[in-house]
Amino acid sequence: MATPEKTITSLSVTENPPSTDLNNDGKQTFIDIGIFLQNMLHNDARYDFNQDGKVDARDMGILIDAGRH
Ligand SMILES: [Ca+2]
Ligand SMILES: [Ca+2]
Repeated sequence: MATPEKTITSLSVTENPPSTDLNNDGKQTFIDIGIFLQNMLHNDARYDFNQDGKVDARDMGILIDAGRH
């Protein structure tokens, strides 16, 4: 188990998907869905939960799924 001598100068930035908790209250509710609906036409990356470059019904599905826990 040889560890390669490699100096890591910069850590690659992990692109975390945006949080589905849009109003930051710790849960996914119809309030978050409402916020999403108000903003989905703007195609804002903040609401692009699956990071496919557009904000659409699939992202809303992710938000609804997140609220089912
Ligand atoms: Ca919320
Ligand atoms: Ca998307």
